[in-house]
Amino acid sequence: MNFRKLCVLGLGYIGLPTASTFAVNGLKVLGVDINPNVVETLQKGLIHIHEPGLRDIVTRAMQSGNFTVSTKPEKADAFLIAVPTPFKEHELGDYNGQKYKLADMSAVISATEAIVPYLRQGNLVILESTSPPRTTVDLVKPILERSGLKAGIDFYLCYSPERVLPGQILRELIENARVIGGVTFESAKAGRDLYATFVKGKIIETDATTAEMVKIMENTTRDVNIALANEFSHLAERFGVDIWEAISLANLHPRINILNPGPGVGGHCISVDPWFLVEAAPELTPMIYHARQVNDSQPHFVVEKLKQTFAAQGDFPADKNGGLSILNGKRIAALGLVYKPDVDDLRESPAAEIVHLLQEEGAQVKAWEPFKPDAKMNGIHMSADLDEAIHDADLLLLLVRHSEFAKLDPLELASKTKARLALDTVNAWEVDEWQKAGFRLLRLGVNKTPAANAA
Ligand code: SAJ
Repeated sequence: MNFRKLCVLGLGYIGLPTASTFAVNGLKVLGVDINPNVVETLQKGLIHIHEPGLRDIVTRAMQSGNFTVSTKPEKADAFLIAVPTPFKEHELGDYNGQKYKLADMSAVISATEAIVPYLRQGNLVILESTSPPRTTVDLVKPILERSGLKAGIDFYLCYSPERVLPGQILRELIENARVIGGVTFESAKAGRDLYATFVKGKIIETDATTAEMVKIMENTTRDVNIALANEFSHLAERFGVDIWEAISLANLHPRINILNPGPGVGGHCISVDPWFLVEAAPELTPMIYHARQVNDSQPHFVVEKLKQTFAAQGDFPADKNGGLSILNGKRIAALGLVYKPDVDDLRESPAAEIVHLLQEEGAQVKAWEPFKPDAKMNGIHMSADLDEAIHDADLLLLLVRHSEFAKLDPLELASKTKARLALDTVNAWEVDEWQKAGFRLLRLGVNKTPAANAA
């Protein structure tokens, strides 16, 4: 099939790179976003997202005349939905007392409804948003059929998951294998023809529900594996082991690849998608449910570790501190607030949750996030620079392994902060170097003293 005009609904982390990549590869693309600020920003030649190379490709797409943006769709040959599927903020599901999060599909519903008046015979509609199994056939199809046209007969309908890694979106969009699930064989074939415009990875056709499952299984596998690494870090602290050393040794086994423990799992994908399976079948997902619990409780583990750190210094715990937490009044510099290294995305960030938990205990936290220096975070003091965050701190708390944090020179820092205590939750800093600079450096997942090392 030959597609000349594409309408992309949702100009976020996936929609904008996808729309501009289609446009620089010769399609006429209308990018649609319901947020007028996004549309205005793009019309001014600016972008609202930090992603390496994105600004350049958006500029090229716009200058070619192939890429325009609007708040409303238009008639097109194909429609691509790339809107968020977060979970509901104020509502939980309940299975025998186990609470689980519920998918908020309202953006998918309204984007699908917005297409209906423009849908014509022979069109292709693709859903890319990560969605619970059967969304394409049970939710999207009936809405589109309000047009009077039948999916798989009058128009083609597919689910094709995005699988790109933030930070490497533009390369992975082109190189990754692409799964296209059609409601009919012909639909999948039409989807293949569209993505073949730029995809260099394998394109594999299947049915829509399989494609939905593939996407959620990928992210769930990662979540469960990170939960295992986090649980190992708890055990390591109990048994006087350095988890980072233990993992690197275990990973020498040819069939073992343990992931990294850390302060928790964030972002809009891995911490969200497994819930779609729990919601769809709570009775079939005990392991997925518990992995989510482990990862969601990791920020509390970090806060507990901080309490133990101050207790080991001889500070008084709550029962000897007039009922106040041992963290009360402690000045903590939180380094990094986004959900993972070298990106600017604050969504579902465990680092931000840790800051909130510390503040609830009475700590005075100053945060520094080099990728979002101007971010306004509810109730969080954002420092103007690193120096301001660390200047009068009692403790430096490393929460994100940004490259620039990993490269920090402890000798130089020692002259800029009064802190002599640091906690590294992401294995970025070398104990010896920090010790030489006069710091006591603790690491998440490590409870191994130099003496135990020697033993
Ligand atoms: N994390 C750990 N330990 C690790 C790896 C990650 O604690 O060993 C944490 C990160 O710090 C972060 C979270 O997990 O908080 C998620 O980060 P990530 O890099 O694993 O994944 P995302 O959310 O940035 O992107 C994932 C990718 N999925 C997989 O790798 C299976 C990406 O390919 C998907 O396209 C994306 O989700 C998505 O949009 O679904």
